Amino acid sequence: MFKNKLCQLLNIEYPILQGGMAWVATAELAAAVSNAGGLGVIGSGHMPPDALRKEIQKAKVLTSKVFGVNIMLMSPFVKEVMQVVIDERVPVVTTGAGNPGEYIPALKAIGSKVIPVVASVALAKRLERIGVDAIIAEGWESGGHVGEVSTMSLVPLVADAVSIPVIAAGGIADSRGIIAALALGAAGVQIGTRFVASKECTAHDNYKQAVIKAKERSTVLTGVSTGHPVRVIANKLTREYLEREKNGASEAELEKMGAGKLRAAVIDGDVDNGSVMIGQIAGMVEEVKSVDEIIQELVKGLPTVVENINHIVQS
Ligand code: TUI
Repeated sequence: MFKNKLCQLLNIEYPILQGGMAWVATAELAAAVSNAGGLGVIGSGHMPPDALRKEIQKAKVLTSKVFGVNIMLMSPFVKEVMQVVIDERVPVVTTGAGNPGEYIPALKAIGSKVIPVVASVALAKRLERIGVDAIIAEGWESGGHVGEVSTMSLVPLVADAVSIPVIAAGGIADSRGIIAALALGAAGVQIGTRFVASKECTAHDNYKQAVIKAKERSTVLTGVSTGHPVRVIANKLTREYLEREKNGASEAELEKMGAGKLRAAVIDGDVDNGSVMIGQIAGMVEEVKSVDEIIQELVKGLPTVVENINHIVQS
């Protein structure tokens, strides 16, 4: 059904990428997504280089399909983890939370496809000129570190500004979201939150249940004052954080408050005092399912969405 330019570029069956979520997107989740026909992505977050190497090697055992690694550019280990993906010849590298410009020549030299996440048209244009293969345009509906523009506005603007494939991210969790993204000019989608609530996701069950319980207004943005807005579920931690932020706490103080909190939520299951990074579309997620079920549901639902639109457009 698909096999569009993005599928051909990445050698995947469906143009569905899995978000490279720190702590959440392990080799197990990434391999499951790749085995189900999408592109699984290991989220390296702040992982030290040796840990990432082990995760990549585990993914190579769990799948023979193409998979990727997401490099978080704010990581203190960014140079070392870039070297690991080069040594391991990871076929697809996505980047987040910054401008990956300086690393692009080395990645291109080993034949990796480079797909940065952007939150603005300006960065998308700049990166296209440097030679990236595709762009992920991520709206602020997403979980974790976000920009300031919604998916609905960002995707068509980026699609008009570049000629490489654009992948829409932020607020997509069902077939309607995929068709909407394609209508906005995207060639594919990146999905994070929906895959958190999957059987193969290794996150603590409390984290998955937090996704299931969440409604559309359950998340808040922290860190707006520091210039690094992060979308998380509102809880005890965010109430304290936002209170201190309102009272003019320094960036250093706020950063200290957030340190280790994503791990506490994802690994230890402390969803009250930890940082539960998920997107607004969590409101739509009602059940933990296997990755294969999720992807099949997404793909099989597409023709009905198109039919429904046709009824409206052609009547
Ligand atoms: O990176 C993400 N999402 C993330 S990273 C992350 S780990 C983290 N942990 C604690 C605090 C903060 C982060 C959790 N979620 N998404 C991709 C993304 N990239 N969203 C926004 C951006 C972005 C923002 C600004 C990319 C580039 C940019 O500007 C760079 C420039 O030079 O213009």
